[in-house]
Amino acid sequence: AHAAMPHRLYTLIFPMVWPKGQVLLGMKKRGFGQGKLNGFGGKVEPSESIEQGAIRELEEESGLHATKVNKCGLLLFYFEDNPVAMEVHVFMAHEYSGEVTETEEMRPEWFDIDNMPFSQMWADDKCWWPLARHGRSFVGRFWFKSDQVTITRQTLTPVDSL
Ligand code: 6OG
Repeated sequence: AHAAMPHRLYTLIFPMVWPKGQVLLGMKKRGFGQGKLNGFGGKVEPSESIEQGAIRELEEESGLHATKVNKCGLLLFYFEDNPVAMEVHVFMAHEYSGEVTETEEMRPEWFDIDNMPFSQMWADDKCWWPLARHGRSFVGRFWFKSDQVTITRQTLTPVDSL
């Protein structure tokens, strides 16, 4: 049944600093997820690959140009009252150039990877972040109520590769 459900492709990318253990999040200033802290990303354009979409969105929203990215997760989100599922491809950016810049969409801020501001993030993030933080790949599915806060069902599976 899930395979038949229509879905739309999105990216989500997190710039990381090693060995300092920091990750760049952005406070979303407008649109879907407004007011939440999240990685950077958005819809994939028909003319680009998913990885190109992640790199483009990161640049548009944070000013950083990623030169080395790793796929790390696949997230599927199902919202009550929305027949279109979100298929979100998650990446870590380990190398990048440019300066972190506040944009119309995002206010960027560095956080410690072991002290994440989960209370200000989407409710699914605290479930899969420990895997991502330890370099594990994962596939997760989360069913949200239309309040965009309550998770009614979830699955999360570490995988060897994506
Ligand atoms: P635009 O509407 O800005 O793309 N996104 C989520 N991220 C997390 N961590 N949890 C969720 O739980 C999310 N739902 C959406 C994907 C939306 C951006 O928000 C992410 C995209 O990066 C439901 O084009």
